[in-house]
Amino acid sequence: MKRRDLLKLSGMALAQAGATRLPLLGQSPAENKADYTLRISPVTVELDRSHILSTIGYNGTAPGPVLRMREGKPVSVDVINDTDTPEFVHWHGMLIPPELDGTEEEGSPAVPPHGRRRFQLTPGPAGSRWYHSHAMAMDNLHKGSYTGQFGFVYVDGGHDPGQYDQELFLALRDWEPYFTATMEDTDDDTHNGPLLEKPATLNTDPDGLEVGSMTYSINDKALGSGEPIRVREGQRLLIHFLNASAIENRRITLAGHKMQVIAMDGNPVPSPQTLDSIFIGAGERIDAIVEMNHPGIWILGSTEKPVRESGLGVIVEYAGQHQQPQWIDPPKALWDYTIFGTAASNSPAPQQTIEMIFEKIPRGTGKFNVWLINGKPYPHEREFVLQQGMRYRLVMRNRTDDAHPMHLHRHMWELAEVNGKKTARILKDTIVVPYYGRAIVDFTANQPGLSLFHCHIQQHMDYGFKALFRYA
Ligand SMILES: [Cu+2]
Repeated sequence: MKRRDLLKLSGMALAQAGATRLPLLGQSPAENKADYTLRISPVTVELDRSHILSTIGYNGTAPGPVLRMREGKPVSVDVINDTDTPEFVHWHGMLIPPELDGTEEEGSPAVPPHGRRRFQLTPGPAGSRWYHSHAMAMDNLHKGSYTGQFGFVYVDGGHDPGQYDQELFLALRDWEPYFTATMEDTDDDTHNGPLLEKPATLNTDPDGLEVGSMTYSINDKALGSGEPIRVREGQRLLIHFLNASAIENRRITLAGHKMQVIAMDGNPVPSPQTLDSIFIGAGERIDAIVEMNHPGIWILGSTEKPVRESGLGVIVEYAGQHQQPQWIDPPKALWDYTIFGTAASNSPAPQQTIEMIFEKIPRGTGKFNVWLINGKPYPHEREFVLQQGMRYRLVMRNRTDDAHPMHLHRHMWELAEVNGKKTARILKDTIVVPYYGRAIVDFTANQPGLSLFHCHIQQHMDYGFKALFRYA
């Protein structure tokens, strides 16, 4: 390595990571600077004065920086791994080849421990995407998506998403995960309508371990610590929400205000709706416009009191207001994706149907439950084989007592039906399938190569709840 390369590398580390790190010796230096550098390394996150956590993050922080990219304009990304284990950076929601997508299952190359790798990718489609670790964690709660390895990527499509005075990126997170045998299931308000997929006889074996968490934040701060969101009456906020949890779906509200949902998973919805609260599954994004029309000091946060009081919230402060932050419970409501759609699709009708049944095998005290798709855990050898160019209908039948945020990599879904209620033209990459419920999506097989399908709850994915789609 030449001295000038060392200097260049060192300068890059200083500029991008904000840390005085020496360059990696024994690695071949990058010939020229990449458009983006992500350095994976240990970080501390100060949620508040009494919760300072040690985790793994990007460029010295967790969440990592908001990366802005231009739709269709190729970029280079250097990923530098300062940790002792192989890592994968997944670009959630992007339509990119499997070798760039960032999963071991699809054959993406790992970023080796204390090594680096350069990726060239063409960002798209436009909208709110995100990047995160796709490493397996299994029984290690300091790996994969339990760590602070997550951040927003905003892909700019060149057209204005609407008039607004402030743009905010808010990632919902839980921290300090632990195993528990008595998980209080709080994400059941996806249930909407009849329990279409409830089996006649239930498996009543004792449940195994699930994952819970102790503390929460929006971005890197717990409610009440860090800076409030400062607003003025009459302003319009554009808020990009991301549920970056490895564990739970969430419902959130901004007390005293309504939110107009304009996009889901980064894609504009045909019928924006103005609501008291929104529901975001793990991995999902929602873009909302909020009119600042109720001066005061308010809490934006989880509708679950224990979660909010353990950090999942942020204060919204109008100029000139000085009272205590206020919370108001929103009216109880069931989440219904279908209201954001239209009656008729403008895409071709699906030509083939893929049926999937999700089941859980409870494993009892001290063990991990196993998750099945069509009767078996991962891998499924050649069960989901796509013909290029064909339009598919995917029917997801959830025969478990949990709501699962299901995600298909590298493809765009059009939501067709949830629990028997039809809709069209809602484009998503992740969908929460209600407990004992059913979701139906259509998609075109236009991304050759392996594509991973999985539950976005890390533990469910690690213990069987995933499958590969391949092309014939
Ligand atoms: Cu799941």
